[in-house]
Amino acid sequence: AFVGETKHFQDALLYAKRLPAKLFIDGKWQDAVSGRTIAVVDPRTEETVIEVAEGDAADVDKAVKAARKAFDFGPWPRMTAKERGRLLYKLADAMEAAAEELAVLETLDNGKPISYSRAADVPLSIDHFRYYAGWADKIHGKTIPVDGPYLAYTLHEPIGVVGQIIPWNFPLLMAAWKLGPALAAGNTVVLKPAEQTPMTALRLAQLAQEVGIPDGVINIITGLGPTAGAAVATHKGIDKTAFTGSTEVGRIVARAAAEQLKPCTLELGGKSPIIVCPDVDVDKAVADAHMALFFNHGQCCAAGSRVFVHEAVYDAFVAKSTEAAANRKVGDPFSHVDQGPQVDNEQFAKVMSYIDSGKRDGARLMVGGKRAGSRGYYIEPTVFADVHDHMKIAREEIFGPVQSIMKWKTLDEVIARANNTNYGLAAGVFSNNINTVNTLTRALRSGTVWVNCYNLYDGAVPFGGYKESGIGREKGEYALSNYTQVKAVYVPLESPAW
Ligand code: TXE
Repeated sequence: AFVGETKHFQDALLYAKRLPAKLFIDGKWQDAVSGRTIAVVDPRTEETVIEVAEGDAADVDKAVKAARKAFDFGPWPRMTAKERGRLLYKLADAMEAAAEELAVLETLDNGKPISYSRAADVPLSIDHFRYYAGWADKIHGKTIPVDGPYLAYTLHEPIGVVGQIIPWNFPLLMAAWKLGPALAAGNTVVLKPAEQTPMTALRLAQLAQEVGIPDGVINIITGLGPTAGAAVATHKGIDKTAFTGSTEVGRIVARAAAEQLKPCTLELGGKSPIIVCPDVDVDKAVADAHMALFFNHGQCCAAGSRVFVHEAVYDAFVAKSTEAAANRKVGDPFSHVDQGPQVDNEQFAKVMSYIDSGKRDGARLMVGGKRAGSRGYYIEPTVFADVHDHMKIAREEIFGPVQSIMKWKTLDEVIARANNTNYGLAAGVFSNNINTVNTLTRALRSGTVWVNCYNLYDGAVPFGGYKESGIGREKGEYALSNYTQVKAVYVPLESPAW
């Protein structure tokens, strides 16, 4: 049954109203040059909660100048690496002290259950800053033996001013994934949060200032994609761009970077396969595949959105998956639910249109398929069985609570089908046979393979896409190479003259 609104909303509203709803440039909260604002809409009620500044190219230009000044003349890249790390640890501590507020803001902004914000988004974000705080004084080059009397070594230097554009599905965590490695390496940043979910980035900037991260190191420009986002992507004063979002916009950002021959990392969409083999514990595979798709209302780039189930266990798997979806509690994310509203009207409409296309294409609708409640962007947890590879719901990213289940017979066939996509972000393998597992983990063309589990995001482990799911890796040691460049130094080795 649908769960109605709760009173926790009042706390959320208080936190939202006291946010500095302006642009954060050079350590100062400023209105947009244009004076315009954007409404931040509560996805539960479709009503405006607050207005934030609508930055555009003029504001991005100010932010880039501030970040440039902070990089070229400020203390950030010049302080000892240990000191930079210490400030990032302090930021993580400040986030921990504000954890409940951050969780409540995230739920208000995005619509995800408060239990998710508390257990996943906020602690993972804190962890992420701690992880990269630890790296700050461990980023170093090599000494290299060379021919001739020379000492040759490398320095791993920050790139400079970094432009980062992030989406709305994990607003705080995406900010952490982007800022953590960039800051640890000594870069300065202009960050554009998604227009749907600017709140936690604003609070994060405030905390960063409170703990002493110098002015101009982090600049936050709230604004729309085609204006503020495009300005970040194309600004000549930005030395490197990083983007998470749709493949379509990823291409735009990459094109702008290519034009200026500057590095660009992309984390884009997915259509991740899960392969369920006949030898599994069906209940466990059903539970994991359910979570793989329905976590965060299907709004995960790595969502397990194509579930290939072996024919021997197919009927049982479909029946149990249907039951799991039917039991999923939908409603106000401030109460005890598994699923809140989709983030906005556009996403709601997009997901509903995919559900219609699944019905039209002849997939078997097992449960769901309709709007839930009468206001807010709620969608019933939906399961389609007998989905075929050519159907739109099997090819395109839905980004909603819609599970597609397909049947397979042979391992070669399922490998080919799983890889038959332009995406390559993640995959799941469910089998208890070591040889099957090893065969599949090697054969699948994706940046992550989860075996008998799904959706693990330890900060130390790299994440990113093969094929059109992206370029480069976030998280872990690997992400540091996105934010450093290598300088080779030769020094003659001569005997002292005296
Ligand atoms: O993404 P956009 P949207 C997928 C998912 C979703 C679809 C559309 O399938 O349904 O994308 O979502 C900024 N220049 N993902 O429209 O537009 C924008 O302001 C520069 C998967 O929200 O890509 C926001 O900050 N920037 C994904 C960010 O890009 C631009 C997460 C992402 O928005 C811009 C989100 C432009 N021209 C959506 N246009 C994932 N990989 O997790 C927009 N932006």
